[in-house]
Amino acid sequence: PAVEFGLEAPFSVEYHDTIPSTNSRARELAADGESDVVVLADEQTGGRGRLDREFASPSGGIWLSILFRPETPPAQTPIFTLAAAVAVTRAAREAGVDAGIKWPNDVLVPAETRARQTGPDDGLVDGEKLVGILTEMEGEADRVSWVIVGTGINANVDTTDLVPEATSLREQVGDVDRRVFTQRVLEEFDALRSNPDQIVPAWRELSSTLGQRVRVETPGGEVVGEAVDVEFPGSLIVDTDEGTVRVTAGDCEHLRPE
Ligand code: BT5
Repeated sequence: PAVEFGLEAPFSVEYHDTIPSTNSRARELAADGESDVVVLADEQTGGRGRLDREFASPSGGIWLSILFRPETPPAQTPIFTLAAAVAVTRAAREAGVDAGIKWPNDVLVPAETRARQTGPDDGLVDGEKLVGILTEMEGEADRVSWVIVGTGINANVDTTDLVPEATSLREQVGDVDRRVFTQRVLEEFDALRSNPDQIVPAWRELSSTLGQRVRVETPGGEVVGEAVDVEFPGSLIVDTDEGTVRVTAGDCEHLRPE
């Protein structure tokens, strides 16, 4: 399949016209002992987001999962979500898209408000979602067995086939050569995974979250304040009225300044 798809990547590539989920397929390959494999599909019929949310994946997108076995301890796995976000954002900017990373796992294109999508102005200034990332991992206390970084890029698709708050490369800059775009993403990701120290600095440069007022739904409750930094392996640092809070996981929204 690698030859068919014409990708020269440091991964072997398994391509599917249609598949339920490239992440689910990558999990099967992980169970078979594979590594450094990319599963790629034109269409997914059961694309997954975090917390079992659905991810719309019509034909024409770039739905891909990277399976690898890093040396890092399990607690550092979030760094690979940041790496994928950096890789895709760089490729999107090279294609002329005004893309920025929203902590922890989305790539967005700015929009004045989301009023267009949600009806009355809801005070959110998140922008429109171009990319979502779902990282899965298996490991024991100090050893990762495998990591799968699933990346859904709304490439050559109509936004009417997505969800209301989404955008696509087609909408932003017109259709792209998916082979070239995917190759850029994989090259960038490969360079970053072997230089983890470069990931956070690169992420800071490309982020649209830092400097914003945010509301983060965390497992431990809601955190509201100014997002001031990101720290290895992916925590968001928020200045709140009660002091500085470090958030390791959650859903983040950008709020209009007070
Ligand atoms: C994500 O979850 O954004 C992670 C999405 C990962 C998808 C890739 S595609 C290849 C691989 N195989 C899979 O099965 N998954 C991965 P989360 O942050 O939970 O956001 C999910 C939310 O995004 C949904 O509840 C919708 O609101 C919205 N959404 C759904 N489809 C979308 C799309 N195509 N574009 C933008 N937003 C979308």
